[in-house]
Parts: sequence; C-alpha cells; structure tokens
Amino acid sequence: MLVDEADVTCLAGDGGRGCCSFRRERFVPKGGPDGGDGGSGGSIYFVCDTSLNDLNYFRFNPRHKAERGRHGQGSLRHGRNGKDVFVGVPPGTQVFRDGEMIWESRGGSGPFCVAHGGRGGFGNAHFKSPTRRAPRYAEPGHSGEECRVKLQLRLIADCGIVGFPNAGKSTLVSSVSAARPRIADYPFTTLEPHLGVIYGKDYSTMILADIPGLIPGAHEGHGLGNRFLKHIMRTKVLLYLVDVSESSGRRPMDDYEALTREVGCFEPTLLDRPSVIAASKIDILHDRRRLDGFSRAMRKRGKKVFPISAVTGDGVKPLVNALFKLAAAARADSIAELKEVS
Ligand SMILES: Nc1nc2c(ncn2[C@@H]2O[C@H](COP(=O)(O)OP(=O)(O)OP(=O)(O)O)[C@@H](O)[C@H]2O)c(=O)[nH]1
Ligand SMILES: [Mg+2]
Repeated sequence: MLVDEADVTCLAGDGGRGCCSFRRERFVPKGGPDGGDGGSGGSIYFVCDTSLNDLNYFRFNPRHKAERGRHGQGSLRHGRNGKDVFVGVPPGTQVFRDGEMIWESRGGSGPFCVAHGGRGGFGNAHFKSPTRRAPRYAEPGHSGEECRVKLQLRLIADCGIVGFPNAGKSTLVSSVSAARPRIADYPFTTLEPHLGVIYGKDYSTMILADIPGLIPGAHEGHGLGNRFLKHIMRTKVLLYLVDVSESSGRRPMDDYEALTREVGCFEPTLLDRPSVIAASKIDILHDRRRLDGFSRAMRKRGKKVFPISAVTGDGVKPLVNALFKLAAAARADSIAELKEVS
C-alpha cells in the first residue's frame, strides 16, 4: 500500500530550569549567585531522505518528541541541551500546517525546523547587577513548540496517465516498463499510484505514473475521487488514455471531455500542461470510424491522437517517442526558468 498522506505531531523539548544557587566556599564570604542556565530543548527537523519512497513510516510513528534540556546547576553549570530529532521524509513531501504549505522536501534541500525547542531558563547568576547582588530567583524553562502537521507526498514522475477505469493504463505501463501493476478486466483495479521507468535512447529515462481511474463526478467523490490527481501535479506531461474500442460502451470524445473536466475541476492549471492523447485498445476495435471520428475532432482542436494497443504493442513506440520529446522540452523550459531566477 502506498501511504501518501500522514498526520504527524511534533513535540519539541522544553527548556531546562535555571538554577538558583549561591557560591559557598571557605574563605570566600558572600560568594555571590552562581546558578547556571537551563539547557535548550531539542528541536524537530524534517530532512529529505532520497532512500524513502512513501510515508509508511508515519503510519506507525505519528508522534515525534525531542529531548528536554537539563536544568542548570550550581557553580554556573549550564544544563545540557536536548538532542535535536531529524525525521526523514521522501522527496516530494509537502508539509502543511493549518492548511498552509510550510515546506516541501527536495533532494539537496537542508533540514527544516518544524518545532523549535524551548529556550532554557536563566539561572540567578544571570540576574545579578550592581544594585541586585543576590537575586533569589531563576527563570523556568520555556516550553517547546508543539506542531501538528499534515504530510502529503506527491510522486515525482515525468508523465502522468489519466484515463477512465479499464482504459488500459496499467497495461500500457507494464508493456513499456518493468513495473507490474495489477491488470484486470474490471474497473478500479488500480487503487494506488504506481510508477514505471521507461528507458529511452542515449540512456535517457522517463517515469510514468499510473494512477487510479477517473469517472465523471470524481471531484465530488464519485468512484475513488480525484485525490490521486495530486500525483500528476508534478508531472511535466499528461497522457490522456481513451479507450476507443466498442467494449467501453461510451463515445471516445465524451470520455476525453469528461477527463479534462475532472482534471480542470481539480486544478485548472493542469489543463495548460503539455499533453498527449492516446486511443487505446485498437486491436479490438471493429468500427474504425470511431477512431477516425475521434482523431478528426481532436485534430480540429490542434491535437494529435496516437492510436495504440498496449497488448499487441501497435503504436506504442511513436507514443513513447512523443512523450520523451515533450518531457525533454518541458525539462529544458524548467532549467531555463531556473537559470533566469538565479
Ligand atoms: N485487447 C486489448 N485489451 C486491453 C488493452 N489494454 C488493456 N486491455 C485490457 O483491458 C482491461 C483493463 O486494463 P487495465 O490496464 O487494468 O486498465 P486500467 O486503466 O489500469 O484500469 P483501472 O486500474 O481499473 O483504472 C484488462 O483486461 C486488459 O487486458 C489493449 O490495448 N487491447
Ligand atoms: Mg490500472
């Protein structure tokens, strides 16, 4: 099971108490205040850990607590600071507090402090002054922060496949990559996203994301809902897979429109993303006019349709080449953007 959401509570350590003490030593009359400060509580940090793939760890570890600081002691001894806690999260994890995103983990990004440890209290030595030479009070430690956050993982893939249930998304992924998602002749076989890696020419690779099928009304919770669409937010290219065979019992154009409507309801900017349309299951298509009509209608909209059969492999190669080309162009654009920013 891919765990892509988790609620996590982070409790930073409290600061240690300051100490109230006086130096008492032979031949040192009125030795003065010598209470040390308390140590700071440990903080909790999230760090990007590229060896992790999902948020499964948080299913069993939803609470993270850092050590408290030790109390200060006499002879100006400072309490030991609490140890910080570093919690690894997979790349692509977004951290939300009160619905607002506060951090996103990326490879190479540094640790992010999610809950700060409390400061240690000052000992009475801190408060001595020419007018108050024997303060008899010390500060208590400050409390560590408590932070409840929601983690959301967005898979990092180059291309996301959007289609109705049973359109053949998993079959396509398994035919072009080594991934083996479950394939069966009933809707909603895929219940969680799967990634597949396609190897292209010149050692280039592309990651395909197979996500559960969408149906009309998914944005209102129909079917499996549309929450899986968050995994395609990161992809550079979208592949709309439409079953053109008679077995679907629907018109291909209606399917395409329903898919774009659902995608648009989830996030309108996804509609501006480069996309490719593939007409699947052409090996069991009896009435060729279904495909021709769909291709013609899409051509009018300036879009090309790639007829494919993931079972026989017909048309898959040109489709994969087109995806590679679009992904490479999108990658070049984002690098240019990054350069502009820097
Ligand atoms: N003849 C033929 N059958 C196909 C083709 N692609 C998929 N199928 C069949 O269609 C059925 C559904 O395929 P899946 O790959 O599980 O479909 P999916 O889009 O992943 O479906 P969900 O996971 O339920 O959303 C399976 O029985 C496949 O064998 C194709 O190109 N030709
Ligand atoms: Mg599937």
